[in-house]
Amino acid sequence: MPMMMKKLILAAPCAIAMLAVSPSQAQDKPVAIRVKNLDAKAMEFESTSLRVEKVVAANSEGVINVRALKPGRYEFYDDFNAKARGALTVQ
Ligand SMILES: [Cu+2]
Repeated sequence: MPMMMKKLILAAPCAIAMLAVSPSQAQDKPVAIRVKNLDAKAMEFESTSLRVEKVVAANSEGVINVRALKPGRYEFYDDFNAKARGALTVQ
């Protein structure tokens, strides 16, 4: 992982995920999204626009690397629980 890579923290409890992000950074460089699954069952972080899909075990976390992103809104969801969704906004 390059040093330049910006780390994003993503908390995804059952309902809605929150991103603590410096959105402007995502434009210039690849980003690593850290997904914390606080639930007692596995989740799958998935996003068509981000082109990612990753299973995160119960009470565990995973890191998802994405390319530098153009400004816009990138929706994501838990493929195992359609109600859990959120979006990353890149400005
Ligand atoms: Cu999937």
